[in-house]
Amino acid sequence: MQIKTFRGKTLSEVMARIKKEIGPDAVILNSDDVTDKGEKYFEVTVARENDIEQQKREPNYYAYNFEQEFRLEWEKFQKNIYALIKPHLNKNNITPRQKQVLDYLEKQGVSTELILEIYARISQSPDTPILKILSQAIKIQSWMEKFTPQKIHAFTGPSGSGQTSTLLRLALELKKSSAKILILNANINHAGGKLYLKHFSELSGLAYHETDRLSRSILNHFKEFDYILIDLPPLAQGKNLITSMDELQASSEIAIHLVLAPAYSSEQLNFFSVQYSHPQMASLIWTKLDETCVFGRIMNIAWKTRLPISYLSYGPGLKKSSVPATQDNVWRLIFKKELPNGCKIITC
Ligand SMILES: Nc1nc2c(ncn2[C@@H]2O[C@H](COP(=O)(O)OP(=O)(O)OP(=O)(O)O)[C@@H](O)[C@H]2O)c(=O)[nH]1
Ligand SMILES: [Mg+2]
Repeated sequence: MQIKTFRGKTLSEVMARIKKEIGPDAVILNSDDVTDKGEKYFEVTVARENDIEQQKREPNYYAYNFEQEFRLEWEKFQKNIYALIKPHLNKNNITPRQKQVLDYLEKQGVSTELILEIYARISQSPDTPILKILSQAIKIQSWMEKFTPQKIHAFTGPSGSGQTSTLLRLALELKKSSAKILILNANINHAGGKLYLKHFSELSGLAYHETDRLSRSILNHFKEFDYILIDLPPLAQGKNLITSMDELQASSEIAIHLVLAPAYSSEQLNFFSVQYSHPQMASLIWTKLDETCVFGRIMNIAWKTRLPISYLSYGPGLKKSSVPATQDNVWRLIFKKELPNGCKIITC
């Protein structure tokens, strides 16, 4: 692969040389300002697009590392671009208050990509209230309002993220309206979880059944129920949700909800957002809000997946520790560090 670094006094001068020498196929890998013998320069490293395409066509041992490195470099490049335009934000259709909000979100771990999108939205309509702008970028839809018309729901997520607890919390919530609920356990190899789910269902007067298939014909056996809530098995090593749902012969009537905790690192959350992507994915449920103190990642994943945030939990119990997501409780969490029960998070 051909990689070349260009150096010049101004960014536009460097870009003009890149355009002339490499042409439209140039892909920027990195940009930085450097000081050499007391002089400041812009340095931009580029690769030729054709070379990258060639590399993609010939997968090799280094392909993964290359993609990983490329993504990191791309993120670094975006950060540099943001650092360059940041001092000018005030002048460009953006009030000091709006700039303060962007600075705050940056400190909360909101990704540069998302900050740039919010900035672009503010610049396009500077008089729109900031929360309205944020709500256009991040979807929030209360589980109880948006998903109750749908009968069959499945819960998935990395091990220990709280999927079984979420399913039970929602079952208890739905039961308040006298709905007939079936807890369908598809996680039948998890002995401890199986007992917990079975006993809890019996104690709470919820119907319980176990299955290793989720086909339409299996689900049709449970026509008399108003809701079927499914506890999905964990993903086997090297599997993604699409292959796992295929193995379960899962019906297309199932709405899937991804359960995640913001305490996972950005890297892990990005990985999960790919591993768990599925055409039937309907919403994001955020758990263990009480176990972290920065929430920018909640916004990053909601924006990246374009999925609505539907439900929140903030304590280990099944009662009084979860609520449907609303504009009010999500933005209070992010801007005031306030849990949905009104408790303030101890800031870190
Ligand atoms: N602090 C806190 N703990 C929680 C929350 N939600 C769930 N938990 C706890 O997290 C642990 C794991 O929850 P589960 O619901 O069993 O998680 P899971 O994803 O079903 O786990 P596996 O089935 O083992 O993969 C339990 O001890 C729960 O009580 C929460 O919002 N806050
Ligand atoms: Mg479980």
